Amino acid sequence: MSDTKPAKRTVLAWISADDELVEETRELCLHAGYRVVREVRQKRREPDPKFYLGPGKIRELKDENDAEFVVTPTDLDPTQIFNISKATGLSVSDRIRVVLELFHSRATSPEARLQVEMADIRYQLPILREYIHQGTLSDRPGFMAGGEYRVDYYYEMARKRMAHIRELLRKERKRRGRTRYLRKRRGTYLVSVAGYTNAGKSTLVNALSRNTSPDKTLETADRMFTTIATSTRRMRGRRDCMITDTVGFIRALPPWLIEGFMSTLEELFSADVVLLVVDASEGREKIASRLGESMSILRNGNCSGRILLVLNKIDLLDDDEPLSLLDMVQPGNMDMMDEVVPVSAASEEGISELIEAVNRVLPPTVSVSIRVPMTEYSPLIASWIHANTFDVRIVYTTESAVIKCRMEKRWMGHLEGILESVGGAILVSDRDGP
Ligand SMILES: Nc1nc2c(ncn2[C@@H]2O[C@H](COP(=O)(O)OP(=O)(O)OP(=O)(O)O)[C@@H](O)[C@H]2O)c(=O)[nH]1
Ligand SMILES: [Mg+2]
Repeated sequence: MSDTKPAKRTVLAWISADDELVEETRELCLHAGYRVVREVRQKRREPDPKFYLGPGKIRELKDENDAEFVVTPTDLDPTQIFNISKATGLSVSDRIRVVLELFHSRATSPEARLQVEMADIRYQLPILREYIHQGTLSDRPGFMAGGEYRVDYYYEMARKRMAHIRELLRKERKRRGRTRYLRKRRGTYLVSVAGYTNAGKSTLVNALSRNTSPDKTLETADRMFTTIATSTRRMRGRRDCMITDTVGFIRALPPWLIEGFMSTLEELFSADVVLLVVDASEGREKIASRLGESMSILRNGNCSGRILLVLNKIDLLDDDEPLSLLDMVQPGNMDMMDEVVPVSAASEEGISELIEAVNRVLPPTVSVSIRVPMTEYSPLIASWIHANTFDVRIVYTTESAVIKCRMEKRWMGHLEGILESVGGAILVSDRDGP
């Protein structure tokens, strides 16, 4: 969308308390098709409850002839959106609106489209409610203009549509959950790639994928939110792993928006290993804040996997910089992280070290061959084996079954105990883990 449509002429307006978010919002505007023709900053600690900006700045915006939009770097409440729009005659987009438009332009898979539509309706409904409340819907430029449908009818339709989408997304989550379960049963580990948008996650997935044919190559680009939907590939290395690319993070997304992308994020939170990618070329301050933000998303999602911090784009750094960055990673973040690996996903420097690091944090496995005598306990043992081991092959004789399987090494003692109690034995075991 942003790449083809004419840019929306925009005033970027904010209060000094929101300074930190401005740079990111400028970038979002650029990618979402807003051309910032003027910037207005007001010194204020607190936003005005009615207009966000103070009355003087609102008057300035009213006299602005060169723009049709005003964008703010923080979320506005529906009353503020209504009031600013009414007072200035400009269309109002807060940061979340810009993010949603960007998502909309990038969503290509059916699931991603549904997720974006859901988030969009959730964003629009409270604003619509405000317009109904004010009874002046037709005053809002560009929004529901024309009044083709009665507003309360639209409101009801939107709620029904939301319920329908929620149901479709629930089914998709269930399907994903089932796929994950089957993968686990096969003994395949899931590695997920997380991090800020544009950190190089898709480039990293391409570098770590076994199949490098062009049709399997993920799209990468120097822009925000190139990836909206997840994609899974088989990963290089000795272990049986799948690797999943995910939607990028961005600062301070409201929980309802994240919730819409839950089935995507579940791939992340339930992964055995999370590769948390940061763009190491962005400077220490940005790295620290993005790292903190990413870790809190992982923590809030009860991420259960091991976490490897991947310092990407080291080809853009001076020789000694990667080492000094390693010192910087904060102890508060490190307690959840297993290792830090500097790489260049583009040149593939450090990629084999990263594969080794993944091998190290995955649980070690062993291949075993066991004999189980045929007794009344055999079915119980067989069901334990099916639940806790992979690649199971069973050969029956009249008195016993010989079972070959692969399992996590931590189960060995337990299995030995079970077999001992029924007169069985482990015949061969070969450690095949890292
Ligand atoms: N110099 C350099 N550029 C890289 C490296 N890795 C990725 N890039 C570039 O960084 C940009 C973003 O890469 P992507 O892989 O699309 O990033 P992403 O994290 O998947 O981004 P989103 O999907 O938008 O969240 C692209 O222009 C890549 O070519 C690297 O190691 N070195
Ligand atoms: Mg991507």
